[in-house]
Amino acid sequence: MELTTKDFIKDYKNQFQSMYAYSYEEGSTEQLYNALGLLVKNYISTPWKETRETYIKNSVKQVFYFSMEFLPGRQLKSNAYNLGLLDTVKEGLTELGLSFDELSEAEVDPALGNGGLGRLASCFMDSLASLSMAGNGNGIRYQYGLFRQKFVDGYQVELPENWLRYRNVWETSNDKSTCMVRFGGNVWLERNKQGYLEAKYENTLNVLAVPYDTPMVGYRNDKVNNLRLWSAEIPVEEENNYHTIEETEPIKEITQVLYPDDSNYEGRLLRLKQEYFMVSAGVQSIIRHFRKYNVPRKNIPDKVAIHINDTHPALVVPELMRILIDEERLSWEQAWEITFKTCSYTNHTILREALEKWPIDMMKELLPRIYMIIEEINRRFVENTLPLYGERITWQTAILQNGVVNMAHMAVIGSHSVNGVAQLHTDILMNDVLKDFFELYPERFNNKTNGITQRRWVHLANPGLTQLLDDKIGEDWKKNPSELKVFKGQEKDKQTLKQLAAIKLENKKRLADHIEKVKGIKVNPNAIFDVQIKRLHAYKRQHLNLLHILHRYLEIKQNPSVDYAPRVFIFGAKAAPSYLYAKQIIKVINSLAELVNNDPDVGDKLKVVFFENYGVSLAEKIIPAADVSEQISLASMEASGTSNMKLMANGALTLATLDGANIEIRDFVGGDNIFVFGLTSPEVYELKAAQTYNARDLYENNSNIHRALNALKDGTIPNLQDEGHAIFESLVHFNDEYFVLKDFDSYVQAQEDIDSLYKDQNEWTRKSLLNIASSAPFSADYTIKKYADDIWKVKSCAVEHEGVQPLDE
Ligand code: 8GP
Repeated sequence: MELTTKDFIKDYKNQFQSMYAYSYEEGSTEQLYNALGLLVKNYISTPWKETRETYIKNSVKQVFYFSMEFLPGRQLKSNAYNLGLLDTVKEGLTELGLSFDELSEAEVDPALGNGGLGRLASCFMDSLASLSMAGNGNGIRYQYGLFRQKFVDGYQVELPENWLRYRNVWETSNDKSTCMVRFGGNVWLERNKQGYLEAKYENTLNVLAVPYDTPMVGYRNDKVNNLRLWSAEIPVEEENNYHTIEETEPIKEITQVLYPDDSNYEGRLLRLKQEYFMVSAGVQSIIRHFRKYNVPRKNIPDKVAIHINDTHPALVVPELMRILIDEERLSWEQAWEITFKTCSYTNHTILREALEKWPIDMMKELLPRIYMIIEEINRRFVENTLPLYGERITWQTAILQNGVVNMAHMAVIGSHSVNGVAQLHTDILMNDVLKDFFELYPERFNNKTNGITQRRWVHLANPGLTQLLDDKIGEDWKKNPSELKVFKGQEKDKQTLKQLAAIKLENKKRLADHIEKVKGIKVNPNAIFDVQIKRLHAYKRQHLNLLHILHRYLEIKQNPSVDYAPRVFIFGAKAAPSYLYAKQIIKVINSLAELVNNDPDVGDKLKVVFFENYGVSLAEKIIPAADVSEQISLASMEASGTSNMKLMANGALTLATLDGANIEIRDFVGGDNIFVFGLTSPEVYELKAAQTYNARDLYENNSNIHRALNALKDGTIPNLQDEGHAIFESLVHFNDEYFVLKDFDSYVQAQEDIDSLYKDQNEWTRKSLLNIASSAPFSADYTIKKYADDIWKVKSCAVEHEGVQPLDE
């Protein structure tokens, strides 16, 4: 949009004064940020309104992306940038004596997700809007979100993340679109006078779902979509039934935290409540919205696509059935046809424990009407499948099995499309995890390799690189990422390589300053910055990284002149609160860091930095400064990975197993420009099947492994209780579930290859350039185009403008 600096300054002064009744010169940083955020939101409000109206007027088909997690990151900079206002805003603030960067740091980063799945949802929101596609998010407005991580004596401590303490300027509470969600009670069917079977309810817990809408701003296209997050409140007409704060707790707790402690029954029940709450409110509001389209109900799938992001929102299937049958009065067959054509499902993990299963008793008690519908879906499924496919497949694929409701099965049965998130992952779904379903419904399965938005992860996070690309290949790559490949033409240009290396060094200096500020550790910006940033999980093998660092440390101690390039190992990761092993790994890495960072024999050769509270904003600081991207999961376990894509796009060289999207990264960048090590997925399957793996043998016969593992438990690493022992035990006594020891040697070798290559700065930078130039296929814009064409059947649409001026708030 068009805005002069002069107009911005005037708007900003007015905005501040109208909010606080004094001049901006007296404002605190939070106040100055709030005023700026609200002003930018005012600028957004017109295209937001126009976009919504255009969709309705033209009956545009809309996607609703249901996800328990969204990780939008800070929004001020990204919104101003996508609107085309960032430079004007920065200039205006400078004229007012304010710093944009300082104000934007005051924005709290909403931790409404845990990892890749949540951030993917937010990258998709950005791409949908930027591609002018009608795509909305549907999720939960957690009051505290995921915990804030702190390290106390090296241990992870979880604190509540009170992200809403100072207002959230981006959201608008939308009181006219509330919905009622019912839990528990008695439900029965009664035939009414018109002959319909009507669902009757008594003694239900009624919860008001209040939507909070946040604009999702497209890149320079006047297009603004909606992210709708629901909050649980007491229905106004029932307020008098609640007499104490305690009595309101069962309602308020529904949207209090992401991932309640699921190590006990109460926690699991709460999680199921959250899932149904989000699903029911979302589906109700979609059906209500759809009525505005004024087309027959059987055409719902032509106008609405509902996407089930992992199994958590799989209750969409029975909830949509409930609404169509109980409220819209359709027959079962009509309702099923609509539901099936409307829903699609993405699987994000093959970990069996993450494929949700709910006890039937819990489901029946909490959601009696929904359970009736699930039973009927299951009954019909069994009835149809049994004669055609026989008993084994039918029982293996049923929704109700051994006292549980299998949510992945419900999602597959109720969806017309099932996709994995990288080719290998999709293959594993088809050949292993969902093999029987692939036999039943081969046509439903498809792959959609993940992607990331370059706007946040390159344009905004790495302005130096962005400027270089603009200078060397023009600006087209920003709208059309495939243009990035033109950059390959510069791989031999000494000048370009020098500039690229200088930009990386600048980014590293900035990160080094940040490390010193928050961790008190001085690191050498000329060292290799080696980065592993992702959820802490045994399959991702942060402990393989740990063992290698320990190995390096022991080598240095033994031979202080060993030829290692100086290296800074950087970690960012949260462990799930009840995941003891992951927490033990954190503690050991922190203690090892303590040892290594303070040992004068080590000097610059080795430093270890574990950042606290890893999240989107921290990732934006780390990624542009990375030289090495650690993607070291056991092959077959990582569905895709997305930090691999962000790091590649910023010129880091990938050190990887052939897992998830690493394989596609290798294919695009070429085997010479990536460091590959370890077992392949077929080898992992073979080794598991053969049952011949003996980790103890490796411990006993491989001297490097022996030495490193002993150091975990012989007091070499200070301040450990039993954490080192626990890791030792898991690897040696419990036979190393994720083949860490098996891959150790080839990992160490790959790390040494990295050292050698880094000595040739020109060659290193050339490979870095090739990585950047090959990163286009991992743009979320392309991923979304494929979802849109193959699954959702939605198209880009132009927005009609009324020429209305921005509203004042
Ligand atoms: C992640 C996968 O682990 C990662 O490979 C993939 O890139 C990403 O999803 C996006 O597809 N899965 C999760 O984040 C996940 O399963 N989270 C569970 C805690 C819900």
